Amino acid sequence: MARSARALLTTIGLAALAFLLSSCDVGGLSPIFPDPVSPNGKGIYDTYVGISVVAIIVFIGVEAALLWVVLRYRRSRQPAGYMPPQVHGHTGLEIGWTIAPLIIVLAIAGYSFVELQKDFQPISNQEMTVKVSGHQFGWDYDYLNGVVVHQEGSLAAEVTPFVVPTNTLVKLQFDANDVIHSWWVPAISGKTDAVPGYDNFSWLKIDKPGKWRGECAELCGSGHAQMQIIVQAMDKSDFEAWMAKQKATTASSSPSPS
Ligand SMILES: [Cu+2]
Repeated sequence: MARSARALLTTIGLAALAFLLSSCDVGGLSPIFPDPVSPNGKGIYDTYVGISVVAIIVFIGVEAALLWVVLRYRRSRQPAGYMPPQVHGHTGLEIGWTIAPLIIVLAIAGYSFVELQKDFQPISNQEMTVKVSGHQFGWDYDYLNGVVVHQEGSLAAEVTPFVVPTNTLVKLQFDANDVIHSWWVPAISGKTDAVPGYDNFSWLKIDKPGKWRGECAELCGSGHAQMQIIVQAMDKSDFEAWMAKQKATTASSSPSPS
């Protein structure tokens, strides 16, 4: 009894904490889902909502049945010495309550597998490709035209954004040159591991200008917290101007004799 009361208190406490965290912006990532701005982020969001609906229905069903049994068959309403019907070992029931959850869990597994696969396809119809490379501690974004954006920093204000044009299908190719990192911007895509010596893929297609925040999602060393990510989407013309400026800066700063 004491244990179940404690479990209940812990649950209420966690729920209250989650609510508090969700209602105040502490400068970190939101503990609840942000508005997705890329189709793969939308796919993950929809998967989460879809599974939650089933889970909530199951939860309400189980709790309602439990409450009904507890109230309807409580001891004070039964004659003295009452023994409820014994169903232990009932073959039909045993098969039923094994098969039903199995079907639900397999359906959820199949549904999420199909959805999540879409996020990590090495697509071939991209309009541009960016090589995203993780290192201790930061990210490099190679636009494959000589321009590379270096991204480091632990506060959003000091992080150089990874800039992409809006409404453009961008293929992201990941790798790392020391340990495994994981690129994660919740509004845009799922976590994608950046693995040394192995190419991983994702993509994005952002439908409006703006800035979105993410971070490295794989504990990668003492500077893990400095691997903050800012993705900035600009209208195509703004992006072209930004890119021209980057090219000019790159051209003027290299080659530099030492
Ligand atoms: Cu990292």
